[in-house]
Amino acid sequence: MNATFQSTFHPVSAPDFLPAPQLRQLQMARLSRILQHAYDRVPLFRERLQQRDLTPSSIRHLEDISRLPFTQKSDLRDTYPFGLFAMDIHDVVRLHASSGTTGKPIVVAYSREDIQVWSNAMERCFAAYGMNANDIIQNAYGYGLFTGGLGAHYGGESLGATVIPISGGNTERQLMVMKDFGVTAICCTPSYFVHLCERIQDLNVDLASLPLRTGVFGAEPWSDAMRDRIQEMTGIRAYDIYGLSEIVGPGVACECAQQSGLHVLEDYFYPEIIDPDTEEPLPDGTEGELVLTTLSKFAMPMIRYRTRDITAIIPEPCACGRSLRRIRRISRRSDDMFIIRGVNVYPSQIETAMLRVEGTTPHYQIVLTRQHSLDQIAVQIEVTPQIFSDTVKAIEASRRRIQQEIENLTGIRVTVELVRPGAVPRSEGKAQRIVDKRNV
Ligand code: DLL
Repeated sequence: MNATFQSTFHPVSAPDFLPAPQLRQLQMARLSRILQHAYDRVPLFRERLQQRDLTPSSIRHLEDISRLPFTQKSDLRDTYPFGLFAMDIHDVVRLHASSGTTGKPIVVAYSREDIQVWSNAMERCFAAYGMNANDIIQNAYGYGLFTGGLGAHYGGESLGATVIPISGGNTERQLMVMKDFGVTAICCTPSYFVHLCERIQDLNVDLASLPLRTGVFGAEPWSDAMRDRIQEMTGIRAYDIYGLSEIVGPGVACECAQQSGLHVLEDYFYPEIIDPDTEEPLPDGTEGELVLTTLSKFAMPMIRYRTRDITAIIPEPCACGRSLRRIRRISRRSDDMFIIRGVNVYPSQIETAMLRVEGTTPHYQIVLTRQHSLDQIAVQIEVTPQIFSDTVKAIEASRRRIQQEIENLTGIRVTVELVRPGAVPRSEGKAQRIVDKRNV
């Protein structure tokens, strides 16, 4: 089926506005095709279907997808490196890999068409942020095995914009390029952008005097509170972008000008929300684990991939007019939750609570330790130089307020340590929010 719509108005975004019945039809046609492809070429998938007495033709309606088995990260690990490929390696034009916390990385593959699909998805995300061919994009996502750099790069070129492939790191050079090349949009992790902004302030450069107006931030959870801080501090519009290597990389879902949830590029990626414990599908509006099926990826199709990312499908249509359904911004993963004295806590809750107090910065680290078989949690939070040079009494008052905010939101009492500006280690990519010292 040909999904390219000829429109003189804005061809790149046309699939975003397909009437829902047409979109569902397109998804079903693509689902049938990808299931057959995976069944024919991926032994693990075929065996799992056979065990359930299913064939691709058993799936006649989109809702039937819930009869299919899940795919998990462990499946990629167990079949490392190429076991889930559905194409001969010679037809694969690109490999990326994502390193986990333990052991071997997972490897993902793209055919030539898959790269086109990915570039188109990223291009449509950029267009949804209001970017166009006149933009000059500083692409500070890491280039290499990480999907961020090349994903944004191809999307930017596809849009016709000017892409600067600066990759992550070398903050001084980033700032020079931003100033001298007239950068209008920047792509990087939100934590790295905050770091860049602080360096800009140190150098007494006024960001508002630069043409930068769009930030494309993702690859790690960040809160609305952090968005507000960034927008206030810089005057740019800060947009969320979501994706994961197993599905394609960045470009699975993006915000639009409304900044109210992320539109899933549903013509390419089919979303479901399940209860992570019972594995049953959940209705729209209910929070659960996001499960994604790639509808147009042929080198390595992913059927019902369990992302471990927690979100909900927003039932209401978006004011922007896109028919693509939205998910709430992903604030956490089911596996970055930690349990302290019986209470479930997520780093994002701590971030939201601490940013309610003036003088805090979005640089923080949560340190878990164990004393006499009791878990302890300390949160190290950087404060602004003004707070840090306050009287001991004033610093202590801020510390208590933060502690109280965190207790109000999470229900647990944590030890808050206010640390000097620059004390929390910076990352050029994803920030490390939790340091777990309990097993060492
Ligand atoms: O992080 C791809 C990416 C690159 C996305 C650049 C956006 C921008 P992975 O390294 O495989 O791929 O990590 C994927 O990161 O399952 C989420 O847990 C988390 N993540 C990605 N984007 C967001 C986001 C890339 N916008 C994992 N908000 C995912 C929250 C995010 N978490």
